[in-house]
Amino acid sequence: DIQWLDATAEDFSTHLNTLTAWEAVSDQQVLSTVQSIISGVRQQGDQALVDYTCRFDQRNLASITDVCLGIETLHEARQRLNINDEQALVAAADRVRQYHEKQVQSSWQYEEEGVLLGQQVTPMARVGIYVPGGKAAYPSSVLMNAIPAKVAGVKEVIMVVPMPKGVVNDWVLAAAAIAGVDKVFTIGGAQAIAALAYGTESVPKVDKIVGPGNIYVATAKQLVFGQVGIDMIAGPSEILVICDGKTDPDWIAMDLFSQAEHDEDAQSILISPDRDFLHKVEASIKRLLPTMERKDLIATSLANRGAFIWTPDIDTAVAVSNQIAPEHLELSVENPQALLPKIQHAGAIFMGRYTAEALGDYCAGPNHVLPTSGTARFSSPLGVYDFQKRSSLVCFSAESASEIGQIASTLARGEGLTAHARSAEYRITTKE
Ligand code: HSO
Ligand code: ZN
Repeated sequence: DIQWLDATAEDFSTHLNTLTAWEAVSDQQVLSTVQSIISGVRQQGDQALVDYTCRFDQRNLASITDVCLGIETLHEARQRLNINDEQALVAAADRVRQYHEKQVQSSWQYEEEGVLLGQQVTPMARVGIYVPGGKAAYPSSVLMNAIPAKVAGVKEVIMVVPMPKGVVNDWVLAAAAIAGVDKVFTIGGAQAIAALAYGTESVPKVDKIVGPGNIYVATAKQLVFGQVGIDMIAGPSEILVICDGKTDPDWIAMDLFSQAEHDEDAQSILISPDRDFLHKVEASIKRLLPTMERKDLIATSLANRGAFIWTPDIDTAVAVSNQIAPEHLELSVENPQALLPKIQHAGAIFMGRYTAEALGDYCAGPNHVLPTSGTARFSSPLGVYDFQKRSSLVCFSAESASEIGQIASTLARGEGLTAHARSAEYRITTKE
């Protein structure tokens, strides 16, 4: 059963902390396995990839070429999809692309008294996208990771996706084709991360690796960080709904289910100042749960980490939500705009009764890769920004070099760095 909390209770904050506590533990066992896989790939390259992939993914590979898929293979998968499915992917991709085009940062320069300063924005050259295999192989995540990279101007987007027993996932390959992925390797796990980070004879070394994965993948990403850039390590999916009590309880129940069905550790929380409404949603849950395909999974995550929180008013509901800093926040209220200025921390905010979070997962436009486990306090959705970088620009005229050089010279001598000082001083001209 789902747990009930009362925000006015004395021990509320203790309960809230226990409810939201989450830590991805990679134990010593996982760490040493991953370390040995990474050094295997660094030493043996392609051969290690073939060996690990045969072993872990139960495949029968003659050579590395068996795991390289070119653009043609992706397009064949796309053609195997039925037309309606394919069109839905294209429509989602178009909306996601349009939204992300707004995020492109441009270069700027300004000039002041003979000094030109600025910032030049450039894309990363090559990016790797990890796509999990099995149940969590989401084509929507392929779009969400690859499209911002392409919009940023990344030339080469390389996707890795394990293919256990050699079973092809047409949805995932079709999404890759539509998103503009350039190359796919059907490898996964720590070995795929190592290959992308260090490169092998066949897998090109990338500049950044993004995308979710299991604990081996997450650990490998942490270990190669520094060698390459990585995105945040995603925790389980979360939804927090604030409802004034006037939305159809079935809708809210289903919204809670929608993230609960991701995995056993997913978190679904409903906050309302209307106690009767909470009871109604509870009744909806009881009635609807048996009709769900993933009923066991949903029941487990609701019992594990789900909660109903009663607050005396909507403002307290917002305060509790700010404390949680949820990945997804639904404002199922009459006037969501009025609440917006009070929301301090949330990965994505879904406004109004009609805006199901599921729309955001697939096709609204914004990214569905969002900060989880309270990290919305300091981080943001994945975006074009994550694939762009900035170079500072500096240009002095003879006169300005002479003038500003004095400051550099003085500070350099203060630091005892005389080469710095003299380098600046060469450019100083004394006027008569
Ligand atoms: N809700 C997930 C994304 C997703 N949902 C993919 C369905 N497919 C991110 O938190
Ligand atoms: Zn989802």
